[in-house]
Amino acid sequence: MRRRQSPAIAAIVLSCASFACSGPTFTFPEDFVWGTATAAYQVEGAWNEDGKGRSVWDTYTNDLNLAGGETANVAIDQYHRYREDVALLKAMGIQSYRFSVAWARVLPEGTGEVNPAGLDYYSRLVDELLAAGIEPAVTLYHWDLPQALADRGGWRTRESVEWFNEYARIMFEALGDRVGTWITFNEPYIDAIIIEGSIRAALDPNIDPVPEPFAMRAEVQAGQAIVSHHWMLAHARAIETYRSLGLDGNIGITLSVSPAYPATDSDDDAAAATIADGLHNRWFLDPVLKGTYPEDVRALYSAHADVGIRDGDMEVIAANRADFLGVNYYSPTRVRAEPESAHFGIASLPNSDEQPAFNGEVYPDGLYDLLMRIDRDYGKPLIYITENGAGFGPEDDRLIDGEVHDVLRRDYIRRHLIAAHRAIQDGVNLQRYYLWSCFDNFEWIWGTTRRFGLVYVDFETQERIWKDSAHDFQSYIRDNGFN
Ligand code: GCO
Repeated sequence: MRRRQSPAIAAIVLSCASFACSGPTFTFPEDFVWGTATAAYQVEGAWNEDGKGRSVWDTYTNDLNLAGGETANVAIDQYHRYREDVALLKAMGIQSYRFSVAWARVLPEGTGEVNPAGLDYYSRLVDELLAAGIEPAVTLYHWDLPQALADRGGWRTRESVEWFNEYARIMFEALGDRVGTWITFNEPYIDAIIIEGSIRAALDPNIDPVPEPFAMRAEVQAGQAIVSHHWMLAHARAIETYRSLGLDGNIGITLSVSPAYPATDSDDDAAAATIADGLHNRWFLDPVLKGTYPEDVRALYSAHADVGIRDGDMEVIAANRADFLGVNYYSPTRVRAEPESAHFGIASLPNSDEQPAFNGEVYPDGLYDLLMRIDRDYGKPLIYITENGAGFGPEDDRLIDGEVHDVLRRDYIRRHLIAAHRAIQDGVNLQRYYLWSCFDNFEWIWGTTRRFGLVYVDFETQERIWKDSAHDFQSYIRDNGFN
C-alpha cells in the first residue's frame, strides 16, 4: 500500500520540482545518441592534395566565384587536423560524429581508379573516432560531385545512378566493418532541386535566370526533378548493394524537412501549403518511406518536363526502404496562394523575426509538428535528427577576451531539444540528435561569413575556441538532458 505523504513533505517535493533540484526535467531515453555533423567540402580543405580530384564546389568557388571570392581550399583544415578535432569532440562528450566523404578524394575521376591516399584518410579518421569512443556516421554524398562526372553530364544522366553505386560499394567495402551508420544523400530538395537548378539556370543561356531560389519558375524547377529521381534511384540501389554485402549496420538518407503552414485560414492558402509541402517534403518522404511518388507533385512536374521515371524504377525504390530517416530541420515555411507567381502559384512569407537567424524563422514547434507528422503518416519510422542548429550573425558570435557568449544559439538549441523531447514523450521513435555544427565552417556561397559552430574557428590561425553553447552541449550530453 502506498503511504500517504504529509502535506509538508508534498510542499517540499513540489518546490523542489519547480526549482529543479530533483535532476534534469528533460531526460532523454537511456540509449539516446548525441552527435554533431559536418560535410567534407565545408571542413576538410586540402582541396588538391594527395591525389584528390576536383569537385563541382571547387569549381564553383575557384572558377565561378560563387562564394564572393572565398574558397574552401583550406576551410578548417580538418584533413590535417582531424586528430585534434576528434580529441575536441571527445572532450565535449560527443557520442557520434556525422561527416561526409569527398567522392573525388576517393575516386578523382568519379569512377574507375581508386586513390589509395584518399581512402586511407577516411579509414584513419574512422579509427581515430573509434579509439575515442565516438561512433562514426558517414554521409556518402553531401553535394560535392566530382567535376569529372559533372563534365559527363552529372546527375542529369541516368548513368549517374551506377556511378554512385560503384562509389558506394567501394566505401562499404572499405569501411563497412567499422562504420555502422550510413547516409546515402544529404538534402535532395536543397541540392538537387534548388542549388543545382539555380546554378544551371545561371550558366545556361537558354534558361532565364532564376529570381530567387524558393521562387524558382515552375519549368526550371520541374527540369530538376529528373536529377532528384536519379538521386532516389541511386539511394535505393546503394541500399541494395549495402545489404547484398551482408553488412548489418543502418543505412538511411537525410532530407531537409520544413513544415508548410498556410499564411491564413483561407482555402486558397491551405491549398498553397499543400503544394509547398509536396514540393519540399512529400516528393522525397514518399519514395523513401512508401516507395511511391505523390501524384499531385508528379503531375505538376510532368506538365513541364520528363521526370525520368522508367519501368522498374519504382520497384527498385520500393524494395529498398531506408532503415532510418535523417531529418534536417531549421525553420518552417509560411505559405500563401499567389496566382501571379510563376512558382506553382504559391509564395512564402518573409521572416519577421526580430533577430533573424540565417536559416529562417526560429520556430521549435515546427520540429515537434514535423516529427509527429512523419511518425503518423509514414508508419512510425526510426528517425535521427541529422541536422539542427543556428547562426545569427556577428553579434552573437563575437569573440571577446577569448570567449563567445552566443546567447541566441544557446536558446535555439535548448528550445529545439525541448521540442524533440516532447515528440519522444509522445511516442516518436527519435533516437539521435546531431547538432549542426561542432565547428564554424565554410557555409557554401556565404563562405566564412556565416558561423554555425559550437566551437569558434579563427580562419586565419585555425585556432578552435569553445563558445558558451559548447559548454551547454557538453553538459546536456553528460546529464543526458537538462533542467
Ligand atoms: C544543409 C547543409 C549544411 C549547412 C547547414 C547550415 O543542410 O544545408 O547540410 O551543409 O551548412 O544546413 O546552413
